[in-house]
Amino acid sequence: MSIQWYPGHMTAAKRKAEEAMEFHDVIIEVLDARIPGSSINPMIESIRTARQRPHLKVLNKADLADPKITEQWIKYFNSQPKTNAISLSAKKTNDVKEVLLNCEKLAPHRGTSVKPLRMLIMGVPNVGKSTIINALKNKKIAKVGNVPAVTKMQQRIEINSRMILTDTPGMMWPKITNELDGIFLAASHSIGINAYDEIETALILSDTLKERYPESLITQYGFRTPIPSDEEFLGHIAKARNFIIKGGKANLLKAAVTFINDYRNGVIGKISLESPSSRKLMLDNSKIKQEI
Ligand SMILES: Nc1nc2c(ncn2[C@@H]2O[C@H](COP(=O)(O)OP(=O)(O)OP(=O)(O)O)[C@@H](O)[C@H]2O)c(=O)[nH]1
Ligand SMILES: [Mg+2]
Repeated sequence: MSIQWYPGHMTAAKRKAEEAMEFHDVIIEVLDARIPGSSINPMIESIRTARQRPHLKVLNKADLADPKITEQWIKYFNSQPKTNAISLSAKKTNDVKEVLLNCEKLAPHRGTSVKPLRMLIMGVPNVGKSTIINALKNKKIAKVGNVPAVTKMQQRIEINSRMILTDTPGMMWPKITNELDGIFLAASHSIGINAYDEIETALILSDTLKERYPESLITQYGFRTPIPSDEEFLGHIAKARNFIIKGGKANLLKAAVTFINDYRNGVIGKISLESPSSRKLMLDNSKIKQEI
């Protein structure tokens, strides 16, 4: 399954983001801490690099990710040239202050009332960009929602007299080349419901969790070892939850949706779908180079 999800407003959003970069000093690139590699938008990376703006990678939703793997990602990103990364949960107001402290360091020539520090927040849909802004302001100033593509336009917010932050609509890129990236983004809710197949997404998600977190699957769903694969995996969840359709058959779609939602809501545990080393392996094995 190759996922192509590029709602109409995103073309305009891309052009506006390119224009906005000229008037901003630091780019805050928000990633999903459960999929820090898959949630890097190569299009954002390329326009940011073209404008030569310093940037801070924020691995948000760290409360849902595996803390050990998040630590590996932070180490990995911080060892890369011109890359700074922190992890946080936008649900914790205290965590979010780190964003400002780091951005100040990246643009030490700004941050006065005459020359305020101008930050542009970017990332794929639904990673928590607007939630970070609300946490920084300590009030609901930007619209948030638990579906992708909530923010439709840029919104300029004065954090204080020395700092300005611009929220942007979540952006995808026109074609996700690596299949696993598409699945991880869909599972983590960065892709619209009409653009992916729930059963296929759930099955690939189940393969990843079987490999990385078998114990969590056993605890949550009462699997016996070996944990079954494919339709048997979903069939077990359907049976356990009594998801039955006419004729007594298991409702695999309902089981798939439930399983994906359990992952999204952290019900299965603190889960990271990829680590720096698993991602390297995935990319080494993939012959296709990501188009942007
Ligand atoms: N568990 C958890 N949920 C979060 C966190 N940050 C944001 N969320 C939730 O994620 C969902 C998306 O948040 P938004 O702030 O609307 O995301 P966004 O990146 O602005 O999304 P778009 O505007 O659609 O691109 C909301 O349901 C938030 O409550 C976090 O750190 N942890
Ligand atoms: Mg938003």
